[in-house]
Amino acid sequence: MTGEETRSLLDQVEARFEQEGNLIKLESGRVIFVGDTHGDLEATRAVIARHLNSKTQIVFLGDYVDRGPKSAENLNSLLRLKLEHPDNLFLLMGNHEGRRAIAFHPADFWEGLDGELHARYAAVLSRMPLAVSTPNGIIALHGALPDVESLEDIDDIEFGGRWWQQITWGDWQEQDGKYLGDDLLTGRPQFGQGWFDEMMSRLEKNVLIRSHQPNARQAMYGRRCLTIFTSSAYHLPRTIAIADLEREVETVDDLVIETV
Ligand SMILES: [Mn+2]
Repeated sequence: MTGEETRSLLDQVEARFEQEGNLIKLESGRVIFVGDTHGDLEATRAVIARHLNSKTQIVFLGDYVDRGPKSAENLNSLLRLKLEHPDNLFLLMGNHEGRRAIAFHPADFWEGLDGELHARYAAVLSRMPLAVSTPNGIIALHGALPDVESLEDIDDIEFGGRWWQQITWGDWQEQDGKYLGDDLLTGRPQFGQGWFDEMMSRLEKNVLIRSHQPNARQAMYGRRCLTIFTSSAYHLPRTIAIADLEREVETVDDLVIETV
């Protein structure tokens, strides 16, 4: 893509994200949840080829760039697909899209951009939505749950603020307790089962679907917290989760987990 084409794509997709708000409510049909792709264009293509159709909604859980070999291609192809299929494809924000709030390293995609494009990508990606809610018991987001009072508060979350940081940077630990402090090495906020149980009951949800934390067990907290990855950047099978919104989801066992 030329610089001109990239700027035009970013302008169009910025307008699209502005219309969506932070919280996407999906109402019916089938939903495919895709974990971090991190520059794995092949994983994105495989999911799209298999699942993009008028009856299905695909939710990507963030972290499109850095680590893998094809960051720009992966991100730009997802942004183009968003414009072509606005009601069937949703791109949530991960911490790697929150570059305007918190710089991090390594970040090969960001560090390879010139100043102007860096600023433009950072501004547009800062408008990505933060969470997906379904009527059958699912909330999906990149990392951990924010301590908002209700689901509707998610729409008021400010980019770069504490709630934003909980969603995009938060990790879960298999421990009792609520907020466990920030990790000393990475600075990521750490949360325990007490936090999970309290926030899920405030939000009136049964299952959280998220990504972000490669060392997390796939199903935690009574099989109500699912962590999936869809990138060859990790030595893990590339997994997606499929939900039928017509059926109540009580635990991870009510979802279909597939590899791509
Ligand atoms: Mn992440």
